[in-house]
Amino acid sequence: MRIEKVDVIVTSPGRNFVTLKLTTGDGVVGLGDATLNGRELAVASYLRDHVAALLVGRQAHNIEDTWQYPYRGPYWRRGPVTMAAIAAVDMALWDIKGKVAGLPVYQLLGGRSRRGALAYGHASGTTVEALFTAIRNLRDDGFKAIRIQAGVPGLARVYGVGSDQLAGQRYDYAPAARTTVPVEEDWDTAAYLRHIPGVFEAVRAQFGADLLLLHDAHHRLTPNQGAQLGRALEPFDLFWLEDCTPAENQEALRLVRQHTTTPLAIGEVFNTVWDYQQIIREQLIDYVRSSVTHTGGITHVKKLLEYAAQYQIKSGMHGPTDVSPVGMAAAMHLGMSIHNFGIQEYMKHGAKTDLVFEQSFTWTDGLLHPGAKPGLGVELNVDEAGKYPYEQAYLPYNRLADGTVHDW
Ligand code: CS2
Ligand code: MG
Repeated sequence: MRIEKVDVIVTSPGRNFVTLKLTTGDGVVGLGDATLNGRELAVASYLRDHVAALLVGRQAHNIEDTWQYPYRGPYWRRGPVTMAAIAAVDMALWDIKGKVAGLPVYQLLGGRSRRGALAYGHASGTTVEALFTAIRNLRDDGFKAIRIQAGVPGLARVYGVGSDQLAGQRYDYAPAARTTVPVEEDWDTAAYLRHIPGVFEAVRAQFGADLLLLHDAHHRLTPNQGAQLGRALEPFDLFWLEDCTPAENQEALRLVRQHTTTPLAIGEVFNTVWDYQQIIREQLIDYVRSSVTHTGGITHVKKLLEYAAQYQIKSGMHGPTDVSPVGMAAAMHLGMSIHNFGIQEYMKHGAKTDLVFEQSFTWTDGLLHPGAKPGLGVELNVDEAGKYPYEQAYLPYNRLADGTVHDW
């Protein structure tokens, strides 16, 4: 069964998505997510200009070989663009194999290891009242785990904090601004560190001990500041503190780890197992944040998580709305099947996105389930996708009060 046709579809139903569509000679279609927020066209070009010709005529069943070929062959390895492109090829091939076998992909990965995948949602607010409303909305929707982000006094806007939900409206945070150059925001680490522990104290006092609470520091702290924050949050029993330091310096986590028992999650900007070598081997983290979409697909993330499992480190796959429903489905199939599943991030997509991508996964009682459809269980409505051409959009950049560019 050979791959006959390769299509790369860029669509923007509220935000940009890149989807790879492989069609075999006998008409089986496989989908892969290649969305890289703010660099979507780079991945689309990589796939169209450098990968598509390698795929036409290849055996669609040979997933491992078709992973190794674009990874080892072209001399240049790793990096977000390359690994997102390879991820999409890998997902599409698993989708095809599942459809041909008549089985959902998680069955091909070893079958079900749990009833469903525990997922966390995003709550935020510029005031405690607004934050509490956002938390109540998520709890009403079944979430048992919630990421808490809060506005910081003195800062006009804080990344990860959406418009307040006082009227009970849907969480509508779209961090990527549709502008030709990124918007700049102010950042003040000292003000943030002073404010956040009080926010968690208020949330625990209001919502009790059972709710699982998470927090994302978006790589903005030094190791010492990360250690301070982890320690300050210990009384509030976090599920995890995410991305406390810039991710490329793996050794930084040693210092954080020496000073706090708050569980640590890292890796949404990593793209291979090599980025985790030291932090897994030295047990410097508790959760691996890599998404299937940005880390070489199901094949590579499965290997990464099996390595992590030897060190009692669990999955915590990245699942913001810039991972498409195809990428989310792939994460769910993998999460259902592995033993060391931890939690899945889950931000619901908007109505337009749901029309472009017909999904079969379900959300019940705080758990995600990929569904029983053969393959990944997501179909692309090409006509609907065509209504939404690409729109340039970027995440904000940060500057300190004196104008210095600051980390993510
Ligand atoms: C965030 C994301 O979901 C998260 O944990 O860090 O919103 C992230 O900033 C975006 O996915 C970047 O594209
Ligand atoms: Mg994050």
